[in-house]
Amino acid sequence: MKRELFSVLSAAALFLAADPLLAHSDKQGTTPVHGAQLTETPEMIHMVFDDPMRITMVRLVNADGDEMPIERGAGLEPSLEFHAEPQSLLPGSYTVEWRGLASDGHAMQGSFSFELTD
Ligand SMILES: [Cu+2]
Repeated sequence: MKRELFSVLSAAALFLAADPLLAHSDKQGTTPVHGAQLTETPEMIHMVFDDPMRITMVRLVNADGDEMPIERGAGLEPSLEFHAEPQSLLPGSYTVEWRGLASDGHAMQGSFSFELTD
C-alpha cells in the first residue's frame, strides 16, 4: 500500500518535472495542435499563453533533429502570443521546441509536434 502510493507520487513528480508549464497553467495552446496531421506547410506556428511569456529560444526541427529555418514574428518582449513563419517543408515529422521566461521569472520550456503528409 505504502509502496503503491510512493510510485504514484514519483510518477506525478516526474510528470511535473518534465513539463514545467503545468506549474503555471494548462491553458497554453498551439497551432498546429500537438499531433496534428497536415497536408501542407502551416502558414504560421503559433503559441498562446495565459500569462506573458518572453520566448528566449524557439526552433523547428525535423525527425533527424535538423533545424528548419523559421522567421520569428515578434521581438523579445513578454507576450501572450508568439508566432513564427516556417518555410516550405517536405513531408515528415516536425517538432517545435521553445524556451521562455514566465512573468514570475521562472524558466519554462515546451515542445509540440506535427506531421506533414503527402
Ligand atoms: Cu512560475
